[in-house]
Amino acid sequence: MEIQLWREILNPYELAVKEVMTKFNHLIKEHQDRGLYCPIEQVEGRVKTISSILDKCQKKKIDLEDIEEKIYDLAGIRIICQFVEDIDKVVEIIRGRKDMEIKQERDYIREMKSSGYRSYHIILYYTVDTLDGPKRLQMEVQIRTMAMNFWATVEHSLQYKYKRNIPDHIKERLLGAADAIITLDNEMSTVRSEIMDAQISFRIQANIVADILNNIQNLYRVANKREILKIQDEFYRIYAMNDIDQLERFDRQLDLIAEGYRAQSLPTEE
Ligand code: 0O2
Repeated sequence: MEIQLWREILNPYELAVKEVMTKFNHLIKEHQDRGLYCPIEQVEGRVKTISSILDKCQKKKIDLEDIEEKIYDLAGIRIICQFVEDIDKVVEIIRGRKDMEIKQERDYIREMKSSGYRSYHIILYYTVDTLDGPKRLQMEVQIRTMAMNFWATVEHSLQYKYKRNIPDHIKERLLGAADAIITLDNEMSTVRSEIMDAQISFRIQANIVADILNNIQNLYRVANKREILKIQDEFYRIYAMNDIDQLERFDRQLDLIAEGYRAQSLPTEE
């Protein structure tokens, strides 16, 4: 196939990867802005390389004209979670979306592959708008924990190194490591709520501080310098107390001060 034709085929998949990554990254931001724990830690995406497509065609005896129908992961998204429990939450989010239609789900977490590979796979239909109009394409979303991702990345490199013929003694090691990953994920689950609480309060504090700094910056334009310096000193004093309630109270007071200035600057009614 001509290189130009490959480009034409893969172009919409590139767009799909960019769009879907943006959407999941935006979900992370929405959670952060609302001070909520986000089940998604990180999003990665890629379009399958031509050489990897050719490999898969050879391995699975797929004709080149059938690649869009038979290779589901031309566009691939990987969602990395901190905890196993987060994976189900992400699956629920995807099931509830109107812009993604699930074609197939494969749970390699409850049913680990014989290699030791664990991950939750969703094949979905997604529509992109191109110059030629809307194009509905398939993409694969892999959802896994950070620990599962570590294992899969190392194993994938070894598969590449040994051209998919990993020696038995290394396969055994990998199976041992896969067991260790299960233990690690289970251990982490037992402290999940503690970690979630810590992360949420960190995020809430960051949002309050951002709000306070925004208010101070706005006051610079309208209040006198002495008052601003007083407010700043007060902010540093309260910040050093390391007490979210005090910070929140200070934030509300600042809101009132800022409101006051806004009211002063309103034109008087006739
Ligand atoms: P790459 O290089 O990551 O793109 P099947 O339907 O079972 O006949 P298929 O279509 O390959 O096989 O689907 P499957 O098994 O769900 O695998 C899809 C992708 O999951 C793979 O894509 C890998 O990314 C990942 N994967 C599956 N099994 C393993 C494994 O044992 N180890 C690792 N590291 N990853 C795995 P590709 O195209 O095979 O590879």
